[in-house]
Amino acid sequence: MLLDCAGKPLDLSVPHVMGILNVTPDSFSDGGRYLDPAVAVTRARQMVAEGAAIIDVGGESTRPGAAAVAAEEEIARVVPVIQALVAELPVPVSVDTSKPEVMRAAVAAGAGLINDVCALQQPGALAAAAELRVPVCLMHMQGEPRTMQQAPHYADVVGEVRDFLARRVEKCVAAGIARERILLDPGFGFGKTLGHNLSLLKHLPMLHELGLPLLVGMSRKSMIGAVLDVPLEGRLYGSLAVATLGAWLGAAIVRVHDVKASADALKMVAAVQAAE
Ligand code: YH5
Repeated sequence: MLLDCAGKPLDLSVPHVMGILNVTPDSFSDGGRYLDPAVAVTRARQMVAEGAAIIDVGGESTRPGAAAVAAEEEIARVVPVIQALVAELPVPVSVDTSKPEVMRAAVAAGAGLINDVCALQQPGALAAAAELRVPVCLMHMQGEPRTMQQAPHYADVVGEVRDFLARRVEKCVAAGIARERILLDPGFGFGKTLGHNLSLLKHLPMLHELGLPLLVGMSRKSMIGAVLDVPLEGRLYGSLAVATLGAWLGAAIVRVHDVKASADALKMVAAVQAAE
């Protein structure tokens, strides 16, 4: 189970950490810290040393109410960072974007995976991803970032997320994206209540039945804040618990802020999974 990320292989037979690298002035939990490419590269180098198997570079905040970013601005933020990381890191770099122009610029700069919270539904995104021939992560979201947390509603959250992802996979395959290059993500926190997020985690094996590798991102999110009643800075232990559960229940990649702690937790999961 090797995923070819633009020449850099990612072994999906054991759970791996994806390190989050925000290059935005307004992101949730580390906003603005890595806008300088040199600072971003230093942080990415540290995440790889701590065990990250892939670095996810994002130039647009999906925070509810965050200002939309023009493609040119997003490209100006992510491309210099991606270029520098691809040149010097042994691990693949992914780009967290929904815009086809950004996907093209990022892959031209060496990005090896497209991580799209809109599941390639933006105009031109499906065609761009098919042409670029790098793996894609399709994420479920109900609504749009600005309003998605206002009144999330499902009759059957797990079934609806599974059916949405299955439909997007077929769209991708029809557009020329090989099934072998697709990863799936239930989209924790994207148009979901606490109850929806907890159900999706508990029933992750039902998404695993789609037969494609799963990526999960719960690090520091409000589902942890809500259960533990802690602010962003107090969410490490809760994040480790859900990262561990996610990997145990089948996630191949866990997207996190706290790389060293998460990588240790996932190594323990892998050891248990490999036992007789
Ligand atoms: C994801 O789940 N999430 S950006 C709110 C927080 C902390 C973190 C309130 N991109 C995902 O990380 N890509 C984002 O505290 C993602 N899966 C994938 N594939 C939101 C985020 C965050 C939001």
